[in-house]
Amino acid sequence: MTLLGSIGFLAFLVLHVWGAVLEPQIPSVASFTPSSGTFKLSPSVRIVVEAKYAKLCSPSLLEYASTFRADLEDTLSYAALAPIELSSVVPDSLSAIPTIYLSLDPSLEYKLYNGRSTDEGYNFQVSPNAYIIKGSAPLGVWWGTRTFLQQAAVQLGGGAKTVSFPAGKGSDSPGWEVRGFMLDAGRHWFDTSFLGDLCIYASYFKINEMHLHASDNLWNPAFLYGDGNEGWKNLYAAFRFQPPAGSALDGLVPRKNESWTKQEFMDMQRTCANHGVAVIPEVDTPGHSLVINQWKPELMETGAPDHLNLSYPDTIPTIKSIWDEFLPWFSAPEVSIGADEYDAALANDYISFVNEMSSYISTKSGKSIRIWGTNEPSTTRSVSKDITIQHWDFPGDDIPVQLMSNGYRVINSEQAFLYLDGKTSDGGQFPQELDQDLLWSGAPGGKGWAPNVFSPTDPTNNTSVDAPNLRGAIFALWNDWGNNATTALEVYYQLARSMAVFGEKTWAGSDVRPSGLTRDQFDAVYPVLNAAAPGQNLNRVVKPKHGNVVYEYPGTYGSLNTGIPSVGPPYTLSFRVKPDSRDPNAGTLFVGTDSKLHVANLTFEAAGQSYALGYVLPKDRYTSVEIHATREYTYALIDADKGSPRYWHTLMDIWGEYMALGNMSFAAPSWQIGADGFAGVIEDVRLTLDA
Ligand SMILES: *[C@@H]1O[C@H](CO)[C@@H](O)[C@H](O)[C@H]1NC(C)=O
Ligand SMILES: *[C@@H]1O[C@H](CO)[C@@H](O)[C@H](O)[C@H]1NC(C)=O
Ligand SMILES: *[C@@H]1O[C@H](CO)[C@@H](O)[C@H](O)[C@H]1NC(C)=O
Ligand SMILES: *[C@@H]1O[C@H](CO)[C@@H](O)[C@H](O)[C@H]1NC(C)=O
Ligand SMILES: *[C@@H]1O[C@H](CO)[C@@H](O)[C@H](O)[C@H]1NC(C)=O
Ligand SMILES: *[C@@H]1O[C@H](CO)[C@@H](O)[C@H](O)[C@H]1NC(C)=O
Ligand SMILES: *[C@H]1O[C@H](CO)[C@@H](O)[C@H](O)[C@H]1NC(C)=O
Repeated sequence: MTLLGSIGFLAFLVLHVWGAVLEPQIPSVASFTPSSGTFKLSPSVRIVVEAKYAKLCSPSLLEYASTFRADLEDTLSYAALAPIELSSVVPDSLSAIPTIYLSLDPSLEYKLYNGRSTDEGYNFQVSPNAYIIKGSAPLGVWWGTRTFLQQAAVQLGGGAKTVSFPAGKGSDSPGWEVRGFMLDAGRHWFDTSFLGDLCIYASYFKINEMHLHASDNLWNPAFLYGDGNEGWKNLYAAFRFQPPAGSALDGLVPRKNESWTKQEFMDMQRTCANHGVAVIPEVDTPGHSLVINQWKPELMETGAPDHLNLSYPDTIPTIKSIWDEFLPWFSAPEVSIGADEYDAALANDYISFVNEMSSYISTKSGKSIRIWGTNEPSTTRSVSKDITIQHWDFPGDDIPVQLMSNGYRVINSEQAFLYLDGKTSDGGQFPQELDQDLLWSGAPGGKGWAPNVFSPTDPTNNTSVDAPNLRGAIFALWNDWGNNATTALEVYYQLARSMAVFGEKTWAGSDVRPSGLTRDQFDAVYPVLNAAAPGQNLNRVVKPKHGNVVYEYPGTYGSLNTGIPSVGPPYTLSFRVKPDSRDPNAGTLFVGTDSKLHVANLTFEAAGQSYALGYVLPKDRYTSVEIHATREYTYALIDADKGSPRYWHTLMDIWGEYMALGNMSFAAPSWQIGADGFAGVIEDVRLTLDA
């Protein structure tokens, strides 16, 4: 070879190797073998679904393809892609137009780490002008489309003007069956549009379950167990599924404005399913049942208003009647009956109840049940092995390795790794988001957490990745301090990065596959993927008009619609305001779809909760106000204060033991300036995005 020839060859090698690498993404792709060439994406790209498989299953390949098409437009900022085509002509390198071909291959088989088969795997074959994704079922192909979108997003995030994929063959499938997050929607109200968005976001990271804890109460021992105390009657308790009008269950949901109608719930459940996420509903009994006892006090265990008396004749029929009403709402093959933290002294009652509900729900609906791990010692009875146990606590709960060797199927929700609490936790027990140190390297052996790891200190409590009875893991965000501790978006801020790291650890594990992500790779790519995640706008991103300016209204306004619904932090909203003397406390200064700012005491409102700043605007002169918000706090600079900030706070009642102050983060109420009968003048309104 000549010198020039070798340089050329080397250059070819470098290019080839460079072109062949898949970009790190979340979760990592199990395997990819490059060949030569690239698939170049262009706005003329076609999405083709193999005709004979297009409509099988629900969601079908065609339904997934149409969501993918919208997501691709979103990711690439392409105007409108061509309509999806049904065809049985497999594209190849010679295709004139770049084609993404989605199909099934019933001969494909994918195995979880424990050897059970899964329908969530997919193969992809990439050549110039043909990107073929095949799975054994539509769900696998769906995950293959997430991989495609992330590869595109990472290139665009790195500044690429066009997107191209290295040619080659890949195969990918999850290590574990259950990869979920749990949201405590019992102690905190969330509307279904937020929940649907969470599913969409989670789905980008191949999370396949949203476990909705849908009934619970605040826990305040003085109100619950105080001598002769009737405090329990008014302690916040909620059940979120709204019975139909005229139902015998009407009294179970006194606060209709904080419940989901059947239609709302079913629409959200469909949105989740269309993104590969199953909704696992939980109605928690026989503990955590204050909401049922507030409705029917005769069912209460004497001295424990949040516990059901399982020996009272009407108790189990009542619980069954609740499931009778709502089971038809649920599309997942499993539901959770909670069943945590009940009296150990009533172990036999507890075990009989759990087993009876398992057979009842199975007979009624064909669904199986899950319960939280609970220490209920009995010498005569045991929980049925049809029931999956979600471990969360040592030592109160049974020991997971023992449960598994006794034949129980187990989901790992161990709190040492997987618990979060909205805004804060008592004494800092839980972190704000899943602890990255622990998840990447804090487990025994320094390998990082995976669903087979149950203890950060004792390797005898973890098991191997291929343990046959280990189903996977669910991380949980609790809302122990109730509705006013957080806004829904603050809860999203705690969940967002947690979902991504959890996606990697439950799909790939820690150090199981050579392609698994390193922490550095994860840290580098997560911000790009967070910003690119399609189908929702939980970050409440808006395009600034120019520079960092969302809008500027230099004039004087009593009322004005801006056309911008809401803007996520960090931002600065500045304005001058003079309420007039007709009613200086009337009305709202700013309204947005996530928040409002009332004139009175400069009170922020979000989802029905109010947070007063406690500042009364003078009515005889203009006040200049600058509102600064980040994901951690919101404060105002008011001219009269000469530069000292005032923070919007919440006050959280921690187990009835002490009150804790917390900062509040609000999205900017950007939709309307001056509303709800505001009397006065607002001027020089300016909303800018902060770096
Ligand atoms: C539970 O109900 C039974 C039957 O009514 C009653 O005898 C018993 O005292 C109740 N137990 C408690 C702890 O409330
Ligand atoms: C680990 O398991 C043992 C029993 O095998 C148990 O006694 C211990 O409390 C467990 N705890 C933790 C945190 O690992
Ligand atoms: C403003 O707040 C104070 C206490 O902080 C309260 O007494 C007053 O009623 C509030 N005023 C309005 C109009 O909300
Ligand atoms: C529902 O109504 C109650 C009672 O009026 C109110 O306190 C609560 O803030 C409302 N919730 C929402 C989400 O608006
Ligand atoms: C929030 O709720 C708690 C009770 O859970 C209450 O004590 C507190 O005053 C409420 N309001 C604010 C603004 O924090
Ligand atoms: C609110 O945030 C500010 C700025 O980070 C901090 O100084 C303050 O301590 C926080 N307040 C509370 C109650 O957490
Ligand atoms: C967990 O324990 C198993 C069995 O003792 C061991 O093989 C594995 O390396 C441990 N893994 C971690 C991450 O600690």
